[in-house]
Amino acid sequence: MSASSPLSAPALRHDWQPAELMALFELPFPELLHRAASVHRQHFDPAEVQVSTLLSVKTGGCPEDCAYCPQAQRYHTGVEAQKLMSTEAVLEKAKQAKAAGASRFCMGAAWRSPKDRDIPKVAAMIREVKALGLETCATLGMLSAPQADALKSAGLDYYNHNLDSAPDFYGEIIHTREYQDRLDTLEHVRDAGMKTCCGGIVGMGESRAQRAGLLLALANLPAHPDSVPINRLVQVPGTPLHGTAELDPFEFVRTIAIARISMPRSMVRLSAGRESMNDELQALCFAAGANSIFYGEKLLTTGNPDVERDQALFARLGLRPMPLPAPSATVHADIVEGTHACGRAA
Ligand code: SAM
Ligand code: DTB
Ligand code: SF4
Repeated sequence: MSASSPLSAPALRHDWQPAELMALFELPFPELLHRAASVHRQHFDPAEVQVSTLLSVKTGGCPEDCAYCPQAQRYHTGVEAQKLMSTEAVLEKAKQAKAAGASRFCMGAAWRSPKDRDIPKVAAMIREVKALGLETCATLGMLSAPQADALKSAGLDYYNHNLDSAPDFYGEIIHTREYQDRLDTLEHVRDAGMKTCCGGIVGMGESRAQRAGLLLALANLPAHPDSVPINRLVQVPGTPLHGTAELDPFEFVRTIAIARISMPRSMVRLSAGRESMNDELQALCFAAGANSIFYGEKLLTTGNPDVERDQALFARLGLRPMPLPAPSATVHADIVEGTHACGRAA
C-alpha cells in the first residue's frame, strides 16, 4: 500500500476476497505492521485514541446462548440478573465517565432484543447522557426498524451490534439467533441514520481462515462500521468457551492490523481482553492501527484496566485521548473522502 495523501487515498472497498485477507495474514509480521501503520496515517493521527466507557444498564438473565457470554441465564457464571437501572443512576455513572476523560458512553443490556415498553426508558437515558455533551452508544440486542428510529430520535449516535464471528463458525457459538438477524439489525440501524459499531471476538477456537472470514464479513458490509471492536475472548468460568486454547498474541495483533487495512477509515477498537494484556502487546495493537479503547475499570460484567493504568500507558506511549468531533463535522467512515473519520479536515 503506497503512502499517499488523504485526498488521494483509494476509495473504500467492499469487495474483499477471502484469498486477499488470508494473504495479509500470511505476510511477515513486520511487513503487515508496516502496511497497517501506513494506512492508519492516511486517515488518522496515530497519537490519538478514542475513549469510550461502558455501563451495563441491565445485567444478566439473558435468554440467548452465546457460548462466550457470562450474562446468559443458562450458564452458571455467578452473574446475578438485575433490573434496568434508573435514569438517575445511569446519569451519575456518565458524569463520572466524562470527568475521567471519556468522550463516548455506551449503555449495554443483556437482552435478546428490547421490548417496545423498554424503549422510552432507554430513550430517557440517551437524552440525559447526550445533554452532558458525551457521544452516546447503546447495545441492546436485535432492533426492529421502528425501535432504531425511536433511539435515533432520542439522540443515539452509535449502535453496537457485533457479527461476533465468521458466518461459518457462528453456528458453533450461538444457536438462538441467526447471522442474518444480525445483518438485519445493522440495516435498521444504518437506515435510521445512526453510526454502526460492529466487530467480533477472536480466540474462541476459530481458525485463521475464520478470523479472516469475520473481517471479510465486516469489510464487505454495505457500509464499513464506524467503529470496529475487536474483542479477545474473556474466558469466564461457567461459560462453554472457558478453557479454550489461548490465541497467539501476535495473531491477535495481525487481526487488528488487517481490520485497519480492510476498513481504513473506521475506528478499530482494542476492545475486551485488555486487562490480561501487558503494555507491550497493547502498544503493538496501537502500532497496528487500533485507535479506540474501552476506558474504565469494568466492561459490562468483567474487568478492564483501571483508569490509572491506562493513563500511565498513554503517557508511556505518548498517546492522547481523541477529542470529540464538532457536532456539525460528524461524518460516517464511509461517506466523506479525504476527511479524517474523527471529523477533522485532512
Ligand atoms: N445483548 C446484546 C447483544 O448481544 O447484542 C448486547 C450486549 S453483548 C454482551 C455485546 C457484545 O459483547 C457481544 O456481541 C460480544 O461480542 C461481546 N462479549 C460478550 N461476552 C464477551 C466475552 N466473554 N469476551 C469478549 N467479548 C464478549
Ligand atoms: C463490544 O464489542 N465489546 C463490549 C461492547 N461491545 C458492548 C462488551 C465486552 C463484554 C465483555 C464481557 C463482559 O464484561 O461481560
Ligand atoms: Fe445475551 Fe448479548 Fe450475552 Fe448473547 S452476548 S447472551 S445476547 S447478553
